[in-house]
Amino acid sequence: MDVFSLSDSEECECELFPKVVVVGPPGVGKTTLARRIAFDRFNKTKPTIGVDFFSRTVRPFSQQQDVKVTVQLWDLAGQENRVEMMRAVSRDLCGVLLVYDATNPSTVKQISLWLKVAREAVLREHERLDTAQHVPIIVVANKSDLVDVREHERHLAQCTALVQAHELTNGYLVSAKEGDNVKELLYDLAARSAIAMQKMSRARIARARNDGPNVVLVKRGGTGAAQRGCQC
Ligand SMILES: Nc1nc2c(ncn2[C@@H]2O[C@H](COP(=O)(O)OP(=O)(O)OP(=O)(O)O)[C@@H](O)[C@H]2O)c(=O)[nH]1
Ligand SMILES: [Mg+2]
Repeated sequence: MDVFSLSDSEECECELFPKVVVVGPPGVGKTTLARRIAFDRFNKTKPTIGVDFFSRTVRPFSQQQDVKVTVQLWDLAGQENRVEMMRAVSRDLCGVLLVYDATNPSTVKQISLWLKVAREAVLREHERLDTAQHVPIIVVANKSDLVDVREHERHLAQCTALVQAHELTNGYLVSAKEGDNVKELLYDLAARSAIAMQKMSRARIARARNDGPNVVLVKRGGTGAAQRGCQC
């Protein structure tokens, strides 16, 4: 996917490790999706306790920008206290996957609760750097394999409506079980979260420069006090 580019790629590190949280109500398929992204496999899962961790390396940019992106997926338990869990993992957050079950309308309603805590976490982490607007928040309607093909358009429209209503970055209808649309989601997420990470790193460096001590450089061999051998 070549639609995105990193700025000044020649200066950019050749590997980036953006941190992404995978959140949503219990049983919607977060762990199954994270496993599908990481290993391109379907395995049976148990309800997550606390947090699980997965990663996947891809090259989402053009060949001119041959940058490896290792997406770190932090897969949160849907059952546990979402505010506490989000607080625990929000450090360096560069992306959010908000997952619901396309076959279960009650999980769509719960998405706004998860979105609220996810947005708070992004703001907490990025407010001082003014980089929150670069962090992708992508909504995922999972279990499309259980949806009648004739109903796919309606589910896509629902997902798009969520993106618009909540001003999200993008939305996908996927099947973590069959793998449908997961590659598209992964490349989009990798590119956007890598850009967010690069913006965050640069803003941190710029801040550190601005906040750093004022050092006055004295040129050796110049005129004035230094040349006259001042010992100060
Ligand atoms: N048919 C189908 N089943 C799925 C899909 N994704 C997940 N499942 C099933 O849904 C159930 C819950 O999946 P998990 O991945 O454990 O759900 P979770 O969101 O991680 O749940 P918690 O960890 O409890 O928050 C499991 O039985 C999965 O096999 C999918 O795309 N299609
Ligand atoms: Mg899970």
